[in-house]
Order: sequence, then C-alpha cells, then structure tokens
Amino acid sequence: MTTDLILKFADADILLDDAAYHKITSQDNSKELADSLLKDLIKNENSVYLLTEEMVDEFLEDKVELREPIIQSKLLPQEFDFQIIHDASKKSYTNGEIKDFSSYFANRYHKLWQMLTKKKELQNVQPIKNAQRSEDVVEVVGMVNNIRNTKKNHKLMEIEDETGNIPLLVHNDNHQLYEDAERIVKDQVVGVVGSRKGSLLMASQILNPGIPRIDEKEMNFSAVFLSDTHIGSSTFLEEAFQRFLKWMRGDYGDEVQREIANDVKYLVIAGDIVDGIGVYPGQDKELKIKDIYQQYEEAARLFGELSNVKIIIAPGNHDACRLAEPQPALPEEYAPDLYQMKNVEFVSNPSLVSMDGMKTLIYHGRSFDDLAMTVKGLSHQNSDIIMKELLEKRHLAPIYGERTPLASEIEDHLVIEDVPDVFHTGHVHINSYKKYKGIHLINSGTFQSQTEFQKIYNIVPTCAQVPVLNRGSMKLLKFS
Ligand code: D5M
Ligand code: FE
Ligand code: ZN
Repeated sequence: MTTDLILKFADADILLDDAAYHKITSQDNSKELADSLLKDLIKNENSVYLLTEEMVDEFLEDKVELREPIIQSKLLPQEFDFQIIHDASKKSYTNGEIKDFSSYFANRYHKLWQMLTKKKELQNVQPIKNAQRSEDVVEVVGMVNNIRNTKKNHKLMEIEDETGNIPLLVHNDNHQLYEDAERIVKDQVVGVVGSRKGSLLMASQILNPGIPRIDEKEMNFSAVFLSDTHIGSSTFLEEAFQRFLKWMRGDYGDEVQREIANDVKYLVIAGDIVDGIGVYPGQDKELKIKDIYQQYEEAARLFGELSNVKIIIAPGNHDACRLAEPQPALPEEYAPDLYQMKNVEFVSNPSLVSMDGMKTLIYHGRSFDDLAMTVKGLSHQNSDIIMKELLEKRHLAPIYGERTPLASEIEDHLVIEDVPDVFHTGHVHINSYKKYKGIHLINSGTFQSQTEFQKIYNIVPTCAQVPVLNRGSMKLLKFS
C-alpha cells in the first residue's frame, strides 16, 4: 500500500510530503481518499506538484461538507405520519363472564346487519319472526347456528336473529348457490333472500356483507412485513435474520435491493415475535432461550439495530399476551427493552393502523386453522384465499370457539369495519401475496424452520422470505 500510494501520485507527477502522506494513510478509507483526491487534483488541473498536509485537510473539509447532507438524511429521524385507527388494547373491559356473550354476539350481528342492509338485494329486511309466517319472498339477516347436509345432500342450516330462528334450506339443484353455501361457516352473519316452504326457508340468495373494490393508494415509501420470527426457539433462523437486519441497514444485497432498503419507512410485525414458553406440551425441548423475558430481551437486541424505521408490533398466539382475541398489545412488563425503543409502536391483534395514509389491517391469523379445517378448498398453503374470504365476510374470526379463543367482549373488535389498503397476516408460516379488489393481501411467512409439530401436520414453511411493498409493488426478498 505504502509504495502503491506514492507511485500512484508519482504517476500523475505529484509528490507527497511526509505529513500529507501520514495524513492520508491515517484515514480509515485511505485508498478511496487517495483516489478521489487524485481525481480532484487532475480534474481541477491544478499544477500542484507537491501535496502538503494542509491541502489534504482542505480536501477533507470539502468532502465532509459535500457528504454531510447525504449522511445526515440517512440518520435524520424520518417524518412519520403514523396513526393507530383501531386498537382493542384499551377497550377490552370484560373478564370473560358468560353473561357478556349475548352482548358480544348482539354487537357482531348489529355491525354486520348495518353493512348487509345497505345492499340493494336487502332493502326490505324483516325480523325472522315475521319470515316464519310470510307467504312472500322474504329478506332476512341472520347469524348461522349450525350447518349440516341432509340425506339427499342438500344443505340445511339454522339462522337466527334477536326475534327468532328458522331452518334454511339450500337445494343442491341450485349449483351456484350451493357452492356459495359451502363457504358459509357457523356464527357468520349473512343476508338471505328466500321463500317459505312449510317450516323452512328455501334460499334463493345468500349474501356476504362483501368488500368494495378500492382505488389503489399511491405510496412514496416502502414497508416491510414480518411475522413468526419465533425468537428463542432453537429453530429460529438467526443467521438468515442477521442478513435481513443487515439488508435493512443498507449493507446487504445488490444495488437494487439496497435501494429498496433505503426506501423503507415502516416495519410491521404480525405476531409470534418470540416462541414463548409453555405454548404446547414439551416446548421446552425446542427452546434455545427458556425464559420469556430473555426472549424479548433478545428480540430487542436484534430489532434494536433498526433505528430509522417505525416498527409496529402486534402479538400472536406465542407471545406473552392473553390468548383470547382481540389480544391486547404486548404488555410492557414482558418486554421492557422493546418498550425502551423510541421507534416501536405496540398494537393489539387485530388492529388497524395508518402508515402515511396506507391503512393496514394487522391480524396474526389464528382463525385460519379453523377455516382450513372447516371449509373445502381452504388450506394453510393458500392463506390469500382465506384472507379474501374473511374480507367478503367482513370478519377476521367468524367461527366462534374452536381453535380460536375469542374474548366475550361488549364489542366485537374482529368485525372488519374499515376497508384496508393492506391486509397483513402471519401464523401459517407460508408466504402468500395477492392483490384483491385493490387491497394488498400479504402473509409474511416465518423465520423459523420446520418444527416437530409441523412435521406431523405436513406443514412446510417458507422461511426467511420477506415481503416488501415497494411503492405499491410487491417484492419478495430471500435471506435463506
Ligand atoms: O403455528 C405454526 C403453524 O402450525 C402454522 O402453520 C399453523 C399451524 N398450527 C398451529 N396450531 C394449529 C392447530 N391447533 N391446528 C392446526 N394447525 C395449527 P404457530 O402459531 O407458530 O405455532
Ligand atoms: Fe407462528
Ligand atoms: Zn401463530
């Protein structure tokens, strides 16, 4: 290096004095400095032939001035237009006593009734009590009580409102309707157009509240979506995660990928940030960090490297929260170090936030287990289809009391009241992406390799693949 440096300048007919030489070689990036200094001297056609320390200092000062705005803009806190539109954390009052269930279901019914009765097909909705007597075509809104197939393979379900209930028959001759009815689940609220046949209501139409097509929102930034990092598990893919963090800091990947990293403003985490403890029998054996506080400490150590983006954290079924949904935000007592971070926001599961105008619905995805078990054609592999179905039903966990514990709140926070721009989920550990009616449906996969449990159920996770919404277009970055 030493003779190299002298020769390099000598080639351009420039001599270095001792002090200048030492000045240059004492810099961290001496090689780059020498190159740009030389370039600058040649460009300016200065007939310098002896380079002094003073001249090097001058050049360095100029360079700092030139550089500073760029460096600063990277380090300067970004301006965030961030709002929490809907968060259930502070609104959960109940202790889950049985008497609250009736108000919980009444609230679910009422919210969905309001949406359904805005539809043109349901302008004359009557109470079910009236439908029991009516001779004409009737329109009702009901909560589905149970669904079964008759001997002749028609579908028979009971629907209910505050005034009464009535059996609803879906004839299998009506192919389209029958197909629609196959996606109906228990506890869902539907609109029905039908006519009375004896004690039955024969359905001619079954309607979901539905979701309108929206204009895609313009984005002048990028957002990164994560879930199911399962920090603390022995199957947490730490090396891949370190590559992800490095990329986020702009130090990993090709030029295009680094450019995307520099554009990232928000990082959303949809639950299962740590593996937790006692989530399933024998979990101990699969844990690298066996203490819940230390798991969150480790999470804070890792995410602590990211200081220039806003991080939004919602809990999942492995986090240190109550399991019943809506899950309130992660309590501070479990994650004091994460709470110390000024750029972190804690929200409930589910929640709705606005990131510079992009309305993002965050839901971990526990109800996917129930839907995959119940509805033909739905599975963990295609959570985008499940998300689409939930949007049309306007409810995040329509089936009550199977694998998804729901809290008996006064209000049903799982009704999808606002139409989001982004619907972000996790839980299934399999990435998916689809644009549906202008809404980005994103499942952010996992940073956990296949667990013993998943081997038994033949769930093959897609690991270390991170979806980035880059100014409206989806990029899946792989860190495995
Ligand atoms: O969920 C990890 C994976 O396991 C995910 O694909 C869902 C699946 N899973 C979890 N619990 C169940 C139940 N009870 N039935 C079916 N499939 C399930 P995680 O939440 O990370 O443990
Ligand atoms: Fe998970
Ligand atoms: Zn989960």
